[in-house]
Amino acid sequence: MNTPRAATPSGAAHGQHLLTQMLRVRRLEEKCVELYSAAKIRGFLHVYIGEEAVAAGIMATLDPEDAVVATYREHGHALLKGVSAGSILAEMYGFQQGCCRGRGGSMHLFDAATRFYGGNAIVAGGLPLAIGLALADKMAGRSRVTVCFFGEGAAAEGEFHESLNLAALWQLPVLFCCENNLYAMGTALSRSESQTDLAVKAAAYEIPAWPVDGMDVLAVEEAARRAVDAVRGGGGPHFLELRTYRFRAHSMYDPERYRDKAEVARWIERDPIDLLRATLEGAGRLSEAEWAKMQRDVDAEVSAAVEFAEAGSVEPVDELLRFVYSEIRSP
Ligand SMILES: Cc1ncc(C[n+]2csc(CCOP(=O)(O)OP(=O)(O)O)c2C)c(N)n1
Ligand SMILES: [Mg+2]
Repeated sequence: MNTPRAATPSGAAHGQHLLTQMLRVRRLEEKCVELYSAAKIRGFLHVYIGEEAVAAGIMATLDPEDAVVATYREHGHALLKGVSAGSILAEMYGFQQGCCRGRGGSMHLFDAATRFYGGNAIVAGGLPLAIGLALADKMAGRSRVTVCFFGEGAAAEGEFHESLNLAALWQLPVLFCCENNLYAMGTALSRSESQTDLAVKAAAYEIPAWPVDGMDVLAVEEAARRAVDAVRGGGGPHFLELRTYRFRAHSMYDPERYRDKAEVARWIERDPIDLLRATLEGAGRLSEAEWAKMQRDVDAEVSAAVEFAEAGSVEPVDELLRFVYSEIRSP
């Protein structure tokens, strides 16, 4: 990597901002689990608990005009891209006040206004969308970046390879962010891939790639800033392998028989929220009162979102055919 290192903002306010962002995702996800158990949310639900440093560190480096594409484990990405917690929860309730009028649900959050393009339930399905968005920006001469999040399970899919190849061939402004949490449902990476070093796969397509400690939000942000600046500066696609771990099961249906409790416990010792909190406290950048207020504010945001979703309603039946075809008519 020859890209110059861009300075990562430092100081108490920035550190507290990152901590707040991770806490917002954590508390929203915990609430989702609770609401799922109460049958308020139905269908599939995949939570991001444990992986928050990845989305928080990367989003901190983006401009509002940049695009984000994610997977079905995307509630946190949507929230941090600017979709409100209320419209996310209402969407999961299946209500018309949700960001997709309740038609998408947990796995299909989507919001063009904040340039959040899913919510994609098909493994690796987001990668071709991301390079399409990036291709459009390149053709229109816009200085925007598209960030594509996906799990390491995507590396086994053809779309992963097709997308990396075209992104490199056409030098598209896209940042591939592989959230390597070691498992694709119950399958460990080493049981499905001959080459488990994902940065090596990207390098095979001539894409600059490097691994990052995905539990350390400051490391994620620094790496992301370097990569995003390079992409925005015309350096073509870049690839980050974020080494992370999900603390909970794959989805609410997963009995989790494929991994050792001791392994889970070892990763939880490096909880990204605890790590940053300890760093900030150790540096005198977070007082007890500030931490207490941060928690109160986040809890209030989540409570307001639940209230908003609870007050929602299902779309009237006679509206269900709307948006099947475009409503834009030629004059
Ligand atoms: C093309 C395709 N095959 C299979 C599935 C079923 N499936 C859903 S999630 C998943 C595992 C994906 O794991 P990974 O990409 O590592 O993401 P993670 O869930 O770990 O975030 C699979 C196989 C799917 N959704 N799409
Ligand atoms: Mg995975």
